[in-house]
Amino acid sequence: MDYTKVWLNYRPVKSASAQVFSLCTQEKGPIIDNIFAEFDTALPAMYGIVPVHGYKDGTIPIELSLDTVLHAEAYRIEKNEKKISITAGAHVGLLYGTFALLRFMQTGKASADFTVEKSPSNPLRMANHWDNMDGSIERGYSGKSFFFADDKVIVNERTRDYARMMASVGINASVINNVNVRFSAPFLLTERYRKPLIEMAKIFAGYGIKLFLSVNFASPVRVGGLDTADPLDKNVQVWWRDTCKDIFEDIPNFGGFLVKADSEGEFGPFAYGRTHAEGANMLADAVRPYGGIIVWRCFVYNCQQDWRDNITDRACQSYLNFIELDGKFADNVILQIKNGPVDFQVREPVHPLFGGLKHTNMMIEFQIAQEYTGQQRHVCYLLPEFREILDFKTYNGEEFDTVKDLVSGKNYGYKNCGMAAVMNTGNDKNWTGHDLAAANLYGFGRLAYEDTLTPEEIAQEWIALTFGNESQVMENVQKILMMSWPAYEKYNAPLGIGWMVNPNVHFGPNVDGYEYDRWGTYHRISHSAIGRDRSSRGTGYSQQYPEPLASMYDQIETCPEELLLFFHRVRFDHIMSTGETLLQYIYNTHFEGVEDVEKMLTMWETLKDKIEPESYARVLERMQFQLEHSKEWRDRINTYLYRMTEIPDAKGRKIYD
Ligand code: GCW
Repeated sequence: MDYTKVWLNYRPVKSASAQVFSLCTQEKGPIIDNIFAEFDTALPAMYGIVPVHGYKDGTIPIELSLDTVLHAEAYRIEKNEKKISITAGAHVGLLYGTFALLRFMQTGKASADFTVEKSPSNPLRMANHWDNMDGSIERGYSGKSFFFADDKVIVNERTRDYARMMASVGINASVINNVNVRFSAPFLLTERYRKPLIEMAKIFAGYGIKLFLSVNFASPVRVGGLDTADPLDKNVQVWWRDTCKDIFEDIPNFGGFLVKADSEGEFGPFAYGRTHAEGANMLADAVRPYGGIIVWRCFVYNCQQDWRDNITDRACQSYLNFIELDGKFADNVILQIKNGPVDFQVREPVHPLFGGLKHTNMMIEFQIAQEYTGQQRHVCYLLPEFREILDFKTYNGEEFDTVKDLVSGKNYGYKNCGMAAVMNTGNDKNWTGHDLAAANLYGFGRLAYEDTLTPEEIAQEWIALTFGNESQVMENVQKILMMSWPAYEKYNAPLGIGWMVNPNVHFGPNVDGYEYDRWGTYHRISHSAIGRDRSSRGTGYSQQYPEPLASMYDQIETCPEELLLFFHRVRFDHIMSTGETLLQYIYNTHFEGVEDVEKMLTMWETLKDKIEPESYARVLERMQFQLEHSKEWRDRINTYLYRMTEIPDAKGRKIYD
């Protein structure tokens, strides 16, 4: 096995006296076997002694038992000098309790007596993989797929380690294929791939994970040989029902489908003049008998825009496509909404559908594949961003209306909702390309299970588990992680304007990369101003929010400064809250961003003898690249603006002309 164990790389617990544990339970089954296997791996590595199976005098029993009062995925750990007990609502809760206990032990938090009880914040905690069947990964920055190669499904030892890794942070659903369902991927639904999918799902089941597939809405035509995929056509409905019957009967832990429809060339109900509610509900009927779920994406917009058209606004479109359908979706449909209205830029406002939909199951879609945030070659720890978004008050109701309240279904009685993230894994040795990018994967899962955790708490856990809890390692890596998103934002496209990347690859600075293109993402820089007016005087996007947000975003004076250029067209001589002109503010932040990366690199270099050499070197190389690349960002953006305005930097720093 030529890959790392990431945060499950158990190591000796310092100062722990040798302890013999015994594993005791009446329970049986595949999840219990995996729990035993985990203890058998972890305890000898941490305490130097193999645990005993069954009660034995002179040992410390770890007792696993069920208490059906608890939620299936909840657990309680009680530890005193004589024993440790883990209680849960079902086997999967015992598994989560096991990983939690091992985490406490590894991070040195299990020496005293304690009791903890946790229950998941979000019902669905989902991984969205954009893996293609030829082995490539759309927006994949960590090598090739470990699910597919050469149009085949791969099931091997890594599948198990994948499932284990996901379960260790509480992820309970995995969509293994890309939402763009092309080439042979539509056939994942059919007999052709059934055998390996059954095998894979069986492994997943042992770790409490449901298997989901992305499906092509045109499947009845592409796969079923029908002449239509119209959701209101009887034959189409029967085809989906039969298909679902087979797949759910073969795969007991099959979860349902993720659907990208009428988006970026993917087929959808619009082709037949049907609504997205009609499309989604037809699929929902087909999966309902088996408790299945349809996750329907709201990333629907016109990607054929003319740059000369200054009225059409991509940011407005997702909301407009779905708001009228509020209340029309079946209860086993979840709308999956990207965190922002455009596309995972380093800074976007929270998607207005969260404040708008009142009778619809919602799920948030984050992206930990860092498509626009350095593609896992830059460090960009995204948990501070996720924290801000989840805590954002949407004004959907009077209270309990932060994004996290809405997607967790708390106080709304929704049971189908949760959090998803586009994944950052591949078959690279370290799973995530950049070793530090694993913090985003770890963090996403932890946050989805426990949505009140802070980015700092999550970082501390992850660092201690990954690199050990030596104080300088803890301190420096924590600082690097916490500085990284703000630093990236500073040297990137400024103040929410986004893009400025090379077309298609989305990597590297290119101020005009999308300026005259059809994708609806324009900065409209002139010699005197920058930005797109999305206020009520412009495209009207600000008015998609409830009050008081609509008014706040509508005025330059009250718009949060970090989003200034998302919402407004602003003159370069506009005075910012810091007292600088907008132009000078942009110059400054671009210089600062690079300085931050220099500091991050120095902090990493001081850890040379404290981090496992291969991992140290991998990160070092990427951080050196990041430094050079951040300079490229700084210089391209500053030079572009200097050429346009001919106003030099007030501090006389080098801007190229
Ligand atoms: O912006 C885009 C990405 C596409 C992706 C799409 C989506 C899977 O660049 O690669 O397609 O978002 O979210 O559907």
